[in-house]
Amino acid sequence: MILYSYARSSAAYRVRIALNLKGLPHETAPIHLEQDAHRTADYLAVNPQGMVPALSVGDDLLAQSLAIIEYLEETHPQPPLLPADPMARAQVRRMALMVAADIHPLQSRRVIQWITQNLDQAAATAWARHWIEEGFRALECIAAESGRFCFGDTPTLADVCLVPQMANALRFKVDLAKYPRLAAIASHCRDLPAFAAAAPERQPDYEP
Ligand SMILES: N[C@@H](CCC(=O)N[C@@H](CS)C(=O)NCC(=O)O)C(=O)O
Repeated sequence: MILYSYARSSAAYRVRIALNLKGLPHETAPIHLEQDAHRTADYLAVNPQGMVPALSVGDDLLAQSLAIIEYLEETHPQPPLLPADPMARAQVRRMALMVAADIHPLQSRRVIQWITQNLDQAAATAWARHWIEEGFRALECIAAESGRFCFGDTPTLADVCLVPQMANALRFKVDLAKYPRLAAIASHCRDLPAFAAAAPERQPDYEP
């Protein structure tokens, strides 16, 4: 498998964590977003959406981080990233989607870039911070109190989405003291090897 990735991309970070948790060997093809590598004809032939992540599996190409992770879950069920019980699965997906569908798209790189270019930098930062805080406020209410994982006793899709979103929150200087459960869960997860190895600063294309 080849993962088209960018060190700072939180959506790619999700897939890196999932690949690591499942112990799946893969190559990484860095796509430098700051150099517009995602807009080249070569990359648009890979993913017409011009986004990372994308995962090439044999002759097939997958994109959209949650679709990729669900594919990995179905083809490599161990260790599971979704609980067996249907209600528990739905609760985990609920938390994952709160991040992937309701927070991240509003503060994604292209949105922030557009606001910065068409309005101003301060407005872009305030916008990103607002939507992260709004989403984290709700997620803090439903994440488990244990301080270990968002749900249950093992990492799930919810943690796979939370940890990269926490990295974005730090980048936008969100006050994480307001979200003690989320901060504790992210800190616990970041100490696990699969999460640690997926961190932006551990990627070959990382630039401080
Ligand atoms: N919903 C997509 C979001 C992917 C996404 O937003 N990727 C960003 C990086 S995190 C990207 O490639 N942005 C391209 C750009 O900024 O133009 C997913 O989950 O894979």
